[in-house]
Amino acid sequence: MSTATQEPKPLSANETLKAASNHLRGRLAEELADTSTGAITEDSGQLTKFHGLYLQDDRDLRIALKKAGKEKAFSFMLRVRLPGGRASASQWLVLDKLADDVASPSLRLTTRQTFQFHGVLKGNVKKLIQGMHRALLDSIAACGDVNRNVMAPPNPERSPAAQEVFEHAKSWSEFALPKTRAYHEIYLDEELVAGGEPEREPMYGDTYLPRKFKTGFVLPPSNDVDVFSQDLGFIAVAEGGRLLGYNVTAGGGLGMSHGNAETYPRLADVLGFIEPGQVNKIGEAVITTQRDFGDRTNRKHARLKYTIQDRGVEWFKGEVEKRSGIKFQPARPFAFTTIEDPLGWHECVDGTWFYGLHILSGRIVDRDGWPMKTALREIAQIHSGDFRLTPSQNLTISGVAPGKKAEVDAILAKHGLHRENERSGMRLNALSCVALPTCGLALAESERALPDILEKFEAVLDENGLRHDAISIRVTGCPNGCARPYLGEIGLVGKAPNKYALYLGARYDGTRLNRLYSPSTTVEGAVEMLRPVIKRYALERQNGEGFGDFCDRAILPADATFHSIGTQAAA
Ligand code: SRM
Ligand code: SF4
Repeated sequence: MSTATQEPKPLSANETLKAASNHLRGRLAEELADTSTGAITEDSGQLTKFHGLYLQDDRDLRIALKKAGKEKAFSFMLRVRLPGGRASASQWLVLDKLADDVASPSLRLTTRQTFQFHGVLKGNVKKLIQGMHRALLDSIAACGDVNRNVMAPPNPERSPAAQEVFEHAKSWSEFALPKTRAYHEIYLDEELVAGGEPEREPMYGDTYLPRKFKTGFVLPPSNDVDVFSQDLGFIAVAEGGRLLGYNVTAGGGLGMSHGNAETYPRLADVLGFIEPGQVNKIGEAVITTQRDFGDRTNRKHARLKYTIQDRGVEWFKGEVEKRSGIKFQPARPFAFTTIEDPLGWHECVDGTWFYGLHILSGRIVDRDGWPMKTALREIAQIHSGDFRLTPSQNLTISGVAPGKKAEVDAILAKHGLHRENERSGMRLNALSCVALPTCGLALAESERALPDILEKFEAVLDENGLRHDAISIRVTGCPNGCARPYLGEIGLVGKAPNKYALYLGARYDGTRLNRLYSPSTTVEGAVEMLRPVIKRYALERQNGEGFGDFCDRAILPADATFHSIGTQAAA
């Protein structure tokens, strides 16, 4: 028996960096002011994430610039903090103009209900943040090792319970914001108060969380936010339109690395039921438990899902109860049936209407014959309500008075965009991550390849009379999982240029992960592999059986696993 005591593993480099950063300031102010380069240092790049900013470069230009001996085409991506995905019409106009003036000029709706700007040059970063600030918007904690943009059903006016859910999501988002004034000082020129109280982060501590942290609120029957993929989830329980409380979930997360079985997607466990007024206390206890027990030595093992997987859900639940002083009640029954965004016109309980508009990959830009950015600007100019970003990268034009509906319809029709919601069932249920050319981690195309992927599949669906069947397909350029591909009935996960791992068999409602069907194939190969599967689905499916359920029952071998450890939903 060895008597040697085990040396503690060294902390990951990010931990040292955070600790020495003076609450996320580092040398950012100096580096952002340095005009000799379009970049900032690697260390500063880790800190800007906490302020919603990522340093990127245009990967399409890398080789040519290298040959010419020039610096990479650096620019920043900025992600807005937008709990529940809500922006007023006047905020929309500000963001639209900022995209033109200081960014790429597109606006990108993300899978977590917010906006991203791409192509922001270093000299424009402050202009962008100051412009957003004037419109009461910020990008604090949109990225980084903190609680990020909180997701919630986008149109709470559909029921009084949904309205309460939205308010809780917003309140939790505010509660869990870091307290440092670094953002205000660096980008908004706020003066440092000399001799003031030393800055404290009461919930996060000086080194924040070991890794990113995500929260989603959901109101069954729609699991639009994919609640089981969130670190922390609140499943609303309502009766007769009244909110009774929440079933709390913890330990979801999707990122993994190809060929590393110690990383895996995991669906969250249900911890139990709480009263509506207990949300922030429970959330804080979940965060501080992860703060104190999450793995700070290995960032690939640092998400809450691994803390719970390693220590057990009962241990975790006990720790949260101890810290919050709240005992979980037994989970209440709940059932999800869909994830779909309601498209088209819908009336709300307050007498207003919203129009759900499908936007492929959430990319708002003007293209020949598809002037989406212009059309939405014109709508914002006449709109007295607001816009809601959905978890499926779509948009709703909300709070429309009945008398204004025709005006919205007319603007969409004038630009030829009135039939966007009449696309194939697969297209309306497609998600893709950004990937190339901006994402530094992309191994394959995703957003840019999606139209072609869909056309190829649509031809097969047409052959089998399935054009209008809702089949979810989710594509990413790498295994990090940004379009939640492991919850797609079809998941294509990039490995190399035109090489994807193909996953099948998730439940449409987001309560079961898919499983590996082919470790590596091209887009064309995936379509050919699925041609007979789609045909069999058309001929053999049981009444009401979704494509994912059919694949799970009839196509995937019984022993097909996600990975050696992948867990399934507890619900
Ligand atoms: Fe993501 C990293 C884009 C949702 C898991 N994600 C990135 C970065 C920032 C690349 C980087 O680190 O350099 C991507 C920027 C690309 C670009 O050029 O814009 C990026 N992620 C996105 C967005 C924009 C995808 C989209 O097309 O909508 C989504 C922005 C969400 C938001 O508004 O906050 C986005 N990312 C997600 C999701 C889905 C979700 O949260 O619902 C996931 C999977 C869920 C999860 O977190 O487990 C996700 N992104 C990751 C990971 C893997 C994390 C992990 O635990 O392993 C990374 C890489 C990392 O953190 O190291 C990553
Ligand atoms: Fe980039 Fe990968 Fe996320 Fe796609 S899934 S945006 S390629 S990190």
